[in-house]
Amino acid sequence: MSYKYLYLNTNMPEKDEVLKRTPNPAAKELITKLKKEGVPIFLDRFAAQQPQCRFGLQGICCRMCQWGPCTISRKSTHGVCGKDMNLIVMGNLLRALVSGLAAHARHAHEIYLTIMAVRDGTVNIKIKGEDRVFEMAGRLGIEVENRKIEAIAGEIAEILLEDLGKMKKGELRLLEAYAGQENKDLWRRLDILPRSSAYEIMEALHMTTLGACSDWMALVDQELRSTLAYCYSTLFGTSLATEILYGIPRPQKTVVNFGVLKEDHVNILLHGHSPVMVEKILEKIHTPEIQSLARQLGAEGIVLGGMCCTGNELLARYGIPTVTNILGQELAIGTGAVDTVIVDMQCIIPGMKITADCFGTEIITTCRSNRIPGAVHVPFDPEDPGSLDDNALYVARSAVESFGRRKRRNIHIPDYRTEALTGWSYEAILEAFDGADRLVELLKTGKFRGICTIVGCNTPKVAYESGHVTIARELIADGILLTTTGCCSHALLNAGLCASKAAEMTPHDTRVLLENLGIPPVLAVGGCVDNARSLRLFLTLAEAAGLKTHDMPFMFIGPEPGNEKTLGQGVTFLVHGISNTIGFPGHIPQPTVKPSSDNPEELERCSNDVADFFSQDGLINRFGAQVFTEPEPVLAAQIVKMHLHRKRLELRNQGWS
Ligand code: MSK
Repeated sequence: MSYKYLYLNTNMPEKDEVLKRTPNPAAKELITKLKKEGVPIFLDRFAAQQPQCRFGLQGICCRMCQWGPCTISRKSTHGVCGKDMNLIVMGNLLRALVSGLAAHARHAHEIYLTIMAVRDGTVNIKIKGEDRVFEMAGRLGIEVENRKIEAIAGEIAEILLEDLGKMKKGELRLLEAYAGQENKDLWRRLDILPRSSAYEIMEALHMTTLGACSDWMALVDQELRSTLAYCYSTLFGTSLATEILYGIPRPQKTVVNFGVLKEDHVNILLHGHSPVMVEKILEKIHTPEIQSLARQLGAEGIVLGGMCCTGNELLARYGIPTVTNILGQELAIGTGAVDTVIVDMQCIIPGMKITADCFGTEIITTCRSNRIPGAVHVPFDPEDPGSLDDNALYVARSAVESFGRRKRRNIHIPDYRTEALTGWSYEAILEAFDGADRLVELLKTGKFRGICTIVGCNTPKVAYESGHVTIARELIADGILLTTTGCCSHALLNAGLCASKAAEMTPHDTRVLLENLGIPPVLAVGGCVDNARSLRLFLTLAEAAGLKTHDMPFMFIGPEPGNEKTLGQGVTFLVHGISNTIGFPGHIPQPTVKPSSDNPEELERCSNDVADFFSQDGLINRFGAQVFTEPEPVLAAQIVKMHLHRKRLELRNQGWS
């Protein structure tokens, strides 16, 4: 059975429907197990929320002051203050985007300060990404002769921190260093160049407060400006700075999925986004002291498994298996085999602790911003990092000691493990294809019909992982190369699409090519901030082809938006000329509703000015890109294929097949 949302042209699945439609058999087993055991999970809470508020779902509810909440309908076309639908929809979108920006900015802040602590010698971390340090120093005009690597890295981090927090006029140094000249000129003409992440967040919140900005188009400009801060100050900044600390990932084989857990081992899950504390904990877990502690407690060894984007980081760098994504966190604990979950920041849902309490799983929090009542809290603070080694050792020991307290009833680990080839950094992708020119040639001759990035969270509004996997299967079957990040990548990894063997799902010529090169058709590039890697790839390929990005057969696909961070991801690609196909539902504009002319009490599905701006001329005129919205995955894949086909037709007179 499904919950019907006709005015949004979709149905949302209830639990039995999820069990029928999820492509993930391990998740199916675990949902069934937890149902039998009476353990509540997200699907039960989702059911209890039905029907969800139609105003909220359509972005036409305003809660930006205490005169409200105000909603838009035939009888109330304006909020109490006089705001109309456009102002409310756009204000909600802007606030959502800068919330996502704030999350990435907090992550970035931790990484930048950690690099400074390395420079100052207050933290015991060895810089592994020397290549990245020199590359960034070159672009930022930093002197490298006769300087220690830590000093150069520290100077880079100072610049990144300024991009993050500068309040005075001046452009982002990283944008200056990494964006193409044509884009920079365009953004300057449009007056959307940002000062810093912090400034744009402040300005966005200010503009949307009661009695501030009444011009929805000015809010659109602030959305675009905040997006450029999001892209360069937090996506590029964090991804590159993490590579400074821990190195640039290289391809490596691994095995993923729920079945990597082992009943007779200590099972530790690593969850969140920032890898700093976790990297140190890994060091400690590999020491003879902690390994022998595990054996003393009767375990055969220690299994480490990744969740969400900390999982993606560790998968990319070390091949540490990922287990699951944001909506699978309760399911992983529901195996009954997880001893400890070590979490840092973001996407750690409160429901996880409810499940953890049912199974006696220990939760250890390591970030001051992400507290959980009842969890052990051992925070990392890059401005007071002296105790990092001691704290990491304490966490490693506690995580292993939980094995001794594990409740041994009701353990069930679904027997599903999936091979994968991961670690696809920007450099690794270009190397694998023998450079940008060669990859452009493969696009031109049609060996690849296009390249898309498919990313984002899961949502309970779609049967678990079905949106991602269905679209990806459809696209690779059409010869389209995919990159993926975030929770979407977990779904595609678990479905086997990131394994070299998946080349057999592609058309003959593409298959021969991929098999010869040993490359899978879906490249898992990393966590949310590593969308910078995919974007950089797109920009490099367009430059190598001598074309504008919006002329290339590229697309951004976000089938299951969840976290507010995903909004900025989509708009990031839009401002670079790359169209979006997004699923349902999310804060990205989609056709909304207006009062029906036949019945003033009814709202009818149609479009509004904000949705029109994003899906039609507004964005096309500025960036040559637009947003398509389609909740049904097979139809969404058709939209992507048509878009890429249209781009290729337009390139025929330039020798494209
Ligand atoms: S973890 S932001 S649920 S992708 Fe980056 Fe997944 Fe979305 Fe969090």
